[in-house]
Amino acid sequence: MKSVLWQVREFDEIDSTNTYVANLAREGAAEGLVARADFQTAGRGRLDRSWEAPRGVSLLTSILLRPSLPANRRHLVASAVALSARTALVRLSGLQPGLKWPNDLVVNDRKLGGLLAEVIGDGEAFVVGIGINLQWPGPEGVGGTCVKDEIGVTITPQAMLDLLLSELDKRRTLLDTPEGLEELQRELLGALDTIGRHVRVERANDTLHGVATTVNDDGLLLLETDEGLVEVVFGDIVHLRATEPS
Ligand code: BT5
Repeated sequence: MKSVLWQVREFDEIDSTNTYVANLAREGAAEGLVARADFQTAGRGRLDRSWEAPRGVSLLTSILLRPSLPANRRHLVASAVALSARTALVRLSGLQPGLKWPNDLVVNDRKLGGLLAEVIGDGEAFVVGIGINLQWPGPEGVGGTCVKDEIGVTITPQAMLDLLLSELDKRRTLLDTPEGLEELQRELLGALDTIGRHVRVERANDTLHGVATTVNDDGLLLLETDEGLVEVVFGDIVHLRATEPS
């Protein structure tokens, strides 16, 4: 596969870049469509939560990808974006965030960025939205952080997006072959702060505690609990300190 031709559309203000790109994806827009906004009036997180950011101080973007890959490897589409963002941040600022399963970008367990991946149709398209706190650490009380506060470097959203897309160029081709998928999975395992950590998993109907042992090839988090090994498909993870009550 040749590298993707990115077509970036910039907005002063939009409801949500994910909503915009998802609508166009359903109408057949080509892979490589990217929306970036200075401000979102209805920025979305997962599970109908919201993503907040004042004007101009965060990267707020959504990317349309159309790889063809087995259903059980789909998690790697969002991971490819998260890993590209991580490397771009290192190159721009020296700050190396870890990933919190499934795809949050974290620094010392504080949330630097979040991803919202949406599958269109039966996997014909993927819209991967990402918000990265560059100069504002997120709303009070949610335990966020930003590049400026961590390392004193000011990165503009445009510079962040340019480098993210150039990093994504390399990883996009990996989504096309079994060997590439293996390589991405390896990079993911190396970047995940969650592995080896004592975690609390908050799910819709229950809460689990245990040690995260790995993320398997299907993208599931394997949790060693008192009751045995549990495969976690979806949930919010809280990284616990060894001394912290669970
Ligand atoms: C996420 O959801 O982390 C996915 C965020 C995706 C945002 C991007 S921005 C561009 C694109 N367009 C969209 O409309 N969305 C995507 P989740 O794991 O559900 O986290 C949401 C929770 O994080 C909220 O309930 C808050 O507690 C917290 N939060 C909100 N804004 C934050 C921020 N700027 N920094 C840190 N935490 C934040």
